Amino acid sequence: MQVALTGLSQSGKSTLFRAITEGHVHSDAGVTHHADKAIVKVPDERVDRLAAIYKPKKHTYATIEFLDLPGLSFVDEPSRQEARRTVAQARQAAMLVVIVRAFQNDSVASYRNRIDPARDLEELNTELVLADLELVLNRIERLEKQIQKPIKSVDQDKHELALMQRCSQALENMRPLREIIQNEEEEKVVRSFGFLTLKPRRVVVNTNEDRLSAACPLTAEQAGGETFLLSSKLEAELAELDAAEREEFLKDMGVKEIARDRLIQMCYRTLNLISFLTVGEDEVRAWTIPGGCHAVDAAGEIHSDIQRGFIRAETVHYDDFMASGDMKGAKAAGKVRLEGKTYPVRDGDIINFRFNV
Ligand SMILES: Nc1nc2c(ncn2[C@@H]2O[C@H](COP(=O)(O)OP(=O)(O)OP(=O)(O)O)[C@@H](O)[C@H]2O)c(=O)[nH]1
Ligand SMILES: [Mg+2]
Repeated sequence: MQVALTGLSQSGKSTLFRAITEGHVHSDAGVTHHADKAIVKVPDERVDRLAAIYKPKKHTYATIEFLDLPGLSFVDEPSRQEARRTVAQARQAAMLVVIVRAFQNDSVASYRNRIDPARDLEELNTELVLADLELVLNRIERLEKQIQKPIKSVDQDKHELALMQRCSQALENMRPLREIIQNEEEEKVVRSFGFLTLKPRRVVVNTNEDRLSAACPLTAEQAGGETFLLSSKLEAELAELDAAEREEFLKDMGVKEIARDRLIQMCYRTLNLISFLTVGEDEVRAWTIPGGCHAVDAAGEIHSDIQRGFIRAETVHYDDFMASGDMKGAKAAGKVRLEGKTYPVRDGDIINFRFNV
């Protein structure tokens, strides 16, 4: 699962990427038109606390991948062409994080010579809509030809054509496809196109570090949902410190918490991913599964043998485990249950699979 960082040029994407990846350096430092990606651990206090209890040889976090895309500019035709190519790289991503500039910094040229988060976001939204519209119109043209031919897929093609026509109407009215594609069946038809306005997304407003407690310059309505206010520069600096230095620094700055961890966790949730946990002396580990995943499929995440030979999932929720202090206590309190194959695993379930192969 991949999250793409995107936005207009010089909005602070790569700085945020550095913070998220804790200092990952661009493999092609200095080359601006270069996308970079990195696998990132999803911070999880539950893993930390279970590791403190079990003292395992290793502990392992869930991960997601972040992609740092070059900045987009639409100020003239050559940059527009370039931006279209860049944005195509986001089509494979499962989610977009849009970074909007609100920070003042005289040494960094501002987009269209003015710092204006609302205008920037609107321009970006329009361009994403246009990029999708281009794909939709191309597809419509092909389908219109195709349905003239006496081929087997004609009914299916007609069905797709009707859907694409609805999509093009919506896009022409500047509505994202997110608002149009309503059910899983429709989603399946359009999935392979990687429409940008269909992807879940969050807006990050990148502001100066001394303006973090000020009101966010974008309303939730303008952003199409809750925004994330942070300072990329501060986050990147914090990422370079060790835990003790970091705490000191935050206290000095009067900042409550670092945004990085919250941002990564938010992406994980937006992707509809949850974690179940396994514990033991060898390893404490968070495993990634889609929300609603059944116990037997969760088992397959660990090993296909465990899935095949599944008997029961011995399950206790992390909160109940912690309330009881340890596994013995949780068992004594009747909090450890034996669940069957179709049990929908909850985020934070600690599971020991019983299996037989
Ligand atoms: N003051 C301040 N400067 C920032 C902040 N974030 C980024 N900058 C500066 O803005 C410039 C651009 O930052 P980048 O992170 O490279 O921006 P980008 O969006 O990756 O740029 P492109 O990939 O070229 O579009 C750099 O000089 C950063 O130091 C911030 O939060 N505060
Ligand atoms: Mg960059």
